[in-house]
Amino acid sequence: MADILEQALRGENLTPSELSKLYDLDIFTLGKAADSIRTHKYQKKAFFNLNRHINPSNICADVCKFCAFSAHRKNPNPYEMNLDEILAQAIASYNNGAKEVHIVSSHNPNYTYEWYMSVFKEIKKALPHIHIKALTAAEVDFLDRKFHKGYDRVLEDMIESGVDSMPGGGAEIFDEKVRAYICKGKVSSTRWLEIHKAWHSLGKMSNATMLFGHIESRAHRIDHMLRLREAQSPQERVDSKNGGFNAFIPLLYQRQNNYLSIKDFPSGQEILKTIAIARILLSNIPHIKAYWATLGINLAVVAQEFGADDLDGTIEMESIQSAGGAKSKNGFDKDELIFQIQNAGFTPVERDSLYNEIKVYA
Ligand code: V47
Repeated sequence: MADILEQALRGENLTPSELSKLYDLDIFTLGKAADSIRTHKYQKKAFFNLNRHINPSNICADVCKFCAFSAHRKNPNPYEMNLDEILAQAIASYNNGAKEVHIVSSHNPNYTYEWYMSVFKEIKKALPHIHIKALTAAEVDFLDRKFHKGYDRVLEDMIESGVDSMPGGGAEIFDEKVRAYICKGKVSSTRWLEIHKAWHSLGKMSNATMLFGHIESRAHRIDHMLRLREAQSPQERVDSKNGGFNAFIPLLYQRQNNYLSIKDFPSGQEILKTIAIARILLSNIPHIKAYWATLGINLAVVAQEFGADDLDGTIEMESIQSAGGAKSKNGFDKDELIFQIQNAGFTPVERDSLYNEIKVYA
C-alpha cells in the first residue's frame, strides 16, 4: 500500500483510479508525507492576508445546482450594486487595512462590458496600491460569450483596467459528467484551464479551486488535481513575474439553500486526506489554502498539519459560502486569526496577494 505513496511522491504517471488508493492509507501516514513537503517549503509559517470580498450582484444567467448565493427560489433576494457602492466598500476596507479586494460576481446579464472594466479602473484610480483579484474564469467566459470579445481580449482589458490576479473560482470539478450535472452551461473544464493558461502567459498569477464533498468520487478529485498539475507552467517559471497558479483551494461544499440534495458528506478525516493528497500531488503549485470559510477555523488550522500552508484572510464580508450555511458572513478578526494560528503552534505570516511576506508574528 505504501508503494502508492512512494510512487505519488516521485510524481509517477498514475491514473486517478490508481492514485485514489492514497485514500486507503491511514490519515497519519498521508499527513506525515504532506507535512514534510509543507515543512520543507515553509517551516511552521501559516500565511494569511488582509482582504475584502466584494460580490457586486447575485443575479445570474446560469443555474449551478450547488449555488446558494445566486438569486433563485431558495434565495429570492436579488441585488445589484452600483459603481459608487463598490468603490465605497473598497475604500472603507482599504482604510481599515485591507490590501486586496477579491471581486467576483454572478453572471449578471444587466451589466455592460464597460461597466465591469470601469469597476476595476475606478478602484485602481482611487486606491493605486490595492491588489485587485477579480473575475473567475467562469466570468471571463461569460463576458466572452455575451459580448463576443474572445477571452484573450477580456484578459487584456482586465489587465489594462487594473486587475492584478485572478481568483480560482468556477473550477468546481473538471470531470465532464459531474460538471454537466452540477453546473450545466457554465464554462467547460477545458475552457476554464485554457483561460487560466492564457492569463499565465500574460505573466499573471491565479488560483485554482476544487468544489468537493457533493456527488464527486475520490477519483474525480484526483483527476481534477492532475489536470491542474498538467496545466501549471513549468516549475521554474512559477512566480509573480512569469505567471502560473499560486494556490490550490479545496472548497468544501456547503449544503444549505440549493438544488443538490446530498446524503453523504465527507468526514473530517476525508477532508484532511484530500488536503494532504493535494499537497503530495501538486508539487508544482506553491501553496495549498485551507479556506476557513468552508472548513471552519478549527479544521482549517488543523489542516496546516496536513499540507496546507495558508488560511486565506480576514475577508470582512463573505456571501457565497455563508449563503450555503457556512459561518463566514462577517469575515474573521485579524487578531483572532493570529491567535488561532499561534495557539496551534504555527507562526502567522501576513502576506500580500502574491505571497510576499509583509509581517511575521513570531
Ligand atoms: O466557484 C459556490 C464555490 C466559489 C458553494 O482564489 C461553493 O483565492 C461551497 O472561488 N459550497 C467561489 N462552495 C469562491 C472562490 C474563492 C474563495 C476564496 C478564495 C479564492 C481565491 C476563491 O465558491 C465558486 C464555487 O465553487 N461555491 N457555492 C457552496 N454551496
